[in-house]
Amino acid sequence: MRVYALPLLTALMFAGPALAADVRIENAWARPTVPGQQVAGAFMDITAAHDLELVAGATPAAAAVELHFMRMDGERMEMRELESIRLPAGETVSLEPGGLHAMLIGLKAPLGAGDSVPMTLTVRDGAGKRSTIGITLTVPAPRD
Ligand SMILES: [Cu+2]
Repeated sequence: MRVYALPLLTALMFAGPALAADVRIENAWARPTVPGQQVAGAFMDITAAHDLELVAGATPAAAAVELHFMRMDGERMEMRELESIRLPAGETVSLEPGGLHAMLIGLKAPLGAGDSVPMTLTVRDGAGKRSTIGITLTVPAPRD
């Protein structure tokens, strides 16, 4: 099946630019905010074709983006910042309320239902090569 070998080889040779193409982002959304709220969680399903790490995010809508993990410890909510989020090959990693998420910090304007928020994600492969992926967060009507 030599016909399939060439595209694969090409993909390996151009691993840099191909990094971003090897990441599938689905269901990307951010939580709408109430007046005065400076932060908002952003959520999505990420599937990488090979082992990568999500190491950073950025958006013109906020001063900074942090990668967070939260969980409930009884009544107490525990949230901490992560340096990276592992994206094992072929596994869908869900950033979702109550778990892993990206946190938009220092919002420049409230996020309202129907807004579209551009965002970039930076991934890093095992060799340290970084690649940036552009996505759009939709903002749905408020939900729990
Ligand atoms: Cu958070």
